Amino acid sequence: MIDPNTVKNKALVAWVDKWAALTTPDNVVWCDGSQEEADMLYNQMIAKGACIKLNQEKRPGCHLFRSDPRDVARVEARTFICSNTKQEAGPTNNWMDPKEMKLKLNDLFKGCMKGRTMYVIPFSMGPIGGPISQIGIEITDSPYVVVSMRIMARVSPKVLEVLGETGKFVPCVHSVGKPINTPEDDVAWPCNPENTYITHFPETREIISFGSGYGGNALLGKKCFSLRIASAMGKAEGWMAEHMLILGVTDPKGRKSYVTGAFPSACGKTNFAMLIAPKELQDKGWKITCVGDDIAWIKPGPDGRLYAINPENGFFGVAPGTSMKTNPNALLSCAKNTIFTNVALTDDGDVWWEGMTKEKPAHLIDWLGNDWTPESETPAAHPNSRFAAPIENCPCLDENAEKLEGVPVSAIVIGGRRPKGIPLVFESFNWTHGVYLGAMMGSERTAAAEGKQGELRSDPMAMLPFAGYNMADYLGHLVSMGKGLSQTPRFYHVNWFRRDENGDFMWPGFGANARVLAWIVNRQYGEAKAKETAIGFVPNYDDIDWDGMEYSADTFAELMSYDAETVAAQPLKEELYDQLPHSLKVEREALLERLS
Ligand code: TSX
Ligand code: MN
Repeated sequence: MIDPNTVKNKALVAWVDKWAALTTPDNVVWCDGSQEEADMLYNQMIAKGACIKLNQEKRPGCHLFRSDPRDVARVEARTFICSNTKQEAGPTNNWMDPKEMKLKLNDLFKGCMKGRTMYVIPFSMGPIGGPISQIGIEITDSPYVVVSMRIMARVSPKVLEVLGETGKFVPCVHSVGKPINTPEDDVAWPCNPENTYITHFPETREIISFGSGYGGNALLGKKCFSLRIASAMGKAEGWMAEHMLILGVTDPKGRKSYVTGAFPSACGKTNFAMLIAPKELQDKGWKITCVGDDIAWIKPGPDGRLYAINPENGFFGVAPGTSMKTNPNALLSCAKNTIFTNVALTDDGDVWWEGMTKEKPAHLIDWLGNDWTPESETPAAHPNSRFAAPIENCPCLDENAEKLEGVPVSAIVIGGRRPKGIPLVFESFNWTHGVYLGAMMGSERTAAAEGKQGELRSDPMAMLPFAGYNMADYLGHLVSMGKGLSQTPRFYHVNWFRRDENGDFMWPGFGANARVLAWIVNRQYGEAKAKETAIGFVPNYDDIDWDGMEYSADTFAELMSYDAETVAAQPLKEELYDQLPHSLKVEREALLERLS
């Protein structure tokens, strides 16, 4: 706990006082992010039945939470960008007039923390005091949010020191929206699904969230701040907030490169961020390390190159499908001090989820708290169940992950689930062409996503739900960021998910993707060859290191072929395409010309 009388920033104290007066909590606690504070909160939540302490021999420091079944995911339909005009929010965001939204929120927040404690969380996105880092303060009435934020962000009194008397912070207000009027209101997972609002005010750089306690709706440093508000800040200040992983690659000559990557959901982004190279490549000196699995803040450095930091301090990953086979580094990151939400509980106080082991346990308590056996017809873990794991647990954490100035970006990987017509990998001709490829990104819907399964869904730069302003202007900003750099990273469009005529995946994916990555990093030194095609530069069969892997030249030729119609398809919403910068429309015309 921090003594509020020691807080020097008058604007911060006034802001907290204002919200406390409106929301009328029983008390206000300033959090310091310490272990003692977390232990106290966990114990309080365990006593109330809001949290289960897991087997401390198997999972030291780990806890399990079960949410209200109505509060299990981000709610895009209730997410709003409240810019001054609808045009500034663009055709792909929900918009409401900021004054109108503030009036609505004022009503909703009136007395909403009655019977609860208001926690004030000072946090830094990015290393505390770093030149690319930003400070936020989250007010919340959820102790689950407090213990989660101390994993996902840097929560510390040092943040207030850096803030000083007059420093700027992004104010983030959160309430579960369920005042305790009667003892029955004091439930394990309070929420207010009928009145959920996740609101962003890009002009004033504020975030206000009401009614949900889950993930990105409530841990406001992540999607709300690091993507939606930060993207608007980056546009104004000449930097980029991207929905990208960051990984490091050491090559056999001992040179280090960093690659960022944007993928829509269900493409295995966390798996790629923590990739393990095949043994034959490792033996030659290839090594892959992780800087981040979800978000990159990217700024031009003094040498004119782009530098990236991971603003987060943990992994908030989808649990189902994570196993020692698919992603050992993620599973090992969950070995200690991790919060699990909506996964299943084993009889010995450990966690389990679909895809974790080949054999299903004979008995579990499912995410709803009910008995479960392999005969049960419902999944034991919710499909969107999560782990919040400290990044310091990651066995392949990059040595420069904490570097204040970030890591230099050599290449940008983009892609999606494309069952047909799109090759394994192709390289952009230049930066603008790369942004065009990013604009035309799309991914096949999987069973986990709502909507028609198999349908191709447009998701420019995987930013569709995360751009804090007009998506067309966002793409224009990306184009402009390529200007004046001393070295522009090339874009690589990849597709791990192509299927053959039988519907089987043509590429084994996972570790094999390191062979593609090796070609990508070798390209920057001119040490890997490529063939020019209408869609970009592609590797010849012999340009990939096949050591230890059987893959025929014929199958590779099929995997690398493209279908002109699929490539030419324009997946963007018409309204969005009309507003695109001229340079991207020129790219499109040039592509159609090359294809004809
Ligand atoms: O994460 C995945 N990656 C990236 C890994 C670094 N997944 C899982 C996606 C769900 C989140 C993949 N699934 C990948 C992939 O590269 N590729 C596939 C498709 C695939 C699935 C199973 C097989 C092969 C391909 N199995 C066998 O070939 C035996
Ligand atoms: Mn994400």
